[in-house]
Order: sequence, then structure tokens, then C-alpha cells
Amino acid sequence: MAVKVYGSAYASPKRVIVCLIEKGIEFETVPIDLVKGEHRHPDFLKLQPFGSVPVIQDGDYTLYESRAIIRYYSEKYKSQGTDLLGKTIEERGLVEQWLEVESQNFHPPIYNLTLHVMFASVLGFPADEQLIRESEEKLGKVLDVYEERLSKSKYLAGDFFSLADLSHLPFTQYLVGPIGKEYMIRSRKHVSAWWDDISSRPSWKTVLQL
Ligand SMILES: N[C@@H](CCC(=O)N[C@@H](CS)C(=O)NCC(=O)O)C(=O)O
Repeated sequence: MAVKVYGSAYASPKRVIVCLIEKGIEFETVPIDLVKGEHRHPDFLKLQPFGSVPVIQDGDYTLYESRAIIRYYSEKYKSQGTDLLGKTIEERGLVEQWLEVESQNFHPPIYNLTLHVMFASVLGFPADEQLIRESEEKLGKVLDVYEERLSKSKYLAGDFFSLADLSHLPFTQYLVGPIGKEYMIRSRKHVSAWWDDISSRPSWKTVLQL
């Protein structure tokens, strides 16, 4: 039975979809329109009580939080498709470390940029220019750490592509595209090479065509 992924048009669900493709897991998408407020409908809140996407349904198993979902499938199907967790417990530790960095350091400023540059007008609130400037500055500092790390290893957790890299795909795609701040990637040689590598994976190209 195919895994149902709710909200596939948005960035966080794309984190899940690219993982499912890397793992060779069959899925179908269920549209949720955030602009129309479908994520606040009582039926949706039964699946995700905090009202955000993604949620997956796998038979009678329901799971939300994109990073929990990608960890779940990478572990459940460890030997199927791309191994996204590392071969040793030490590699796994580094995958987890960089997944946390993505979630705790990289994500907050890039989420603010996404909301205020891409979605303010569509959601009907004024973009906060000061927050945009501060978020850009914070993200730049995070990317400086990435530049240093990626000067020593090809990918974040080591010399293998993992969930830590994959988790960056959807929002970095916004950064280089609609947010209009590609210079933040291109001005850092190793980050730039890493982005070219991970964003040219067939799985991500498939997501972009969905
Ligand atoms: N921590 C959640 C965050 C998901 C998230 O921020 N989803 C956005 C779309 S990319 C959303 O549903 N926004 C609507 C809202 O939160 O009201 C996850 O990773 O699954």
C-alpha cells in the first residue's frame, strides 16, 4: 500500500517525499491548501493537531513532523534504496548531529526568510524588513560554519550523502530561487559545490517536477 503524504506542494512535505524516493518507497500525495486554511479543518487536525504539513498515513499508522518521518523510513528500510543513516554508530551520531544543526540553527532563519519574503503578501501580512535582515545575517553565520565543515568532508556527516544533507534541500531551493539570495550559497566555495551535488540528485529533480 502506498504511503499517503499530505501537503506535498510545500517545503517540509518535500523533505519527506525526497526521502521516500531515495528509499524506493511508493507514495501518493494528498493536497492541502494552506492559503485556504485547509490545515485548520477539524478532519485535518485529527491527523495533525498542530495544524501543519506534512503528515503521512501508512496503512493505519499516522506520523507527523517531517524529520521524525524521514528518520522512521530511513531506519525501517535501512537496507532498501540509499542508506541515509551511515554505516557505523559514529557515522549515525554525525548524521544526527547535523540533522539537529539543520533543524535548530539553519531552519529558523531560513524559515523567517521564507515566510517574510515569499509568503507575506499571499498570506496578507506586511513583510518585516528588520527580521529579514537579521535572518539573513544569522543564516550567513550558519553557512560560514558549513563552509568550514564542507572544506573537510564532501557531505555534512562525512563522505556519504545522508539525511543531514537531504533535510536541507527544500528550503535551500527556496533560498536560491524565490527568496532571491543565491549569493549566500555561491559566495561560499564548498557550500556551493555541496549544493550543486545534492540538488542534482535524481530524487530531488523528481520532487521538483511533481
Ligand atoms: N516541524 C514541522 C514544521 C512543518 C511546517 O512548518 N510546515 C509548514 C509548511 S512548510 C506549515 O504547515 N505551515 C502552516 C502552519 O504552520 O500554519 C515539520 O517539520 O513537519
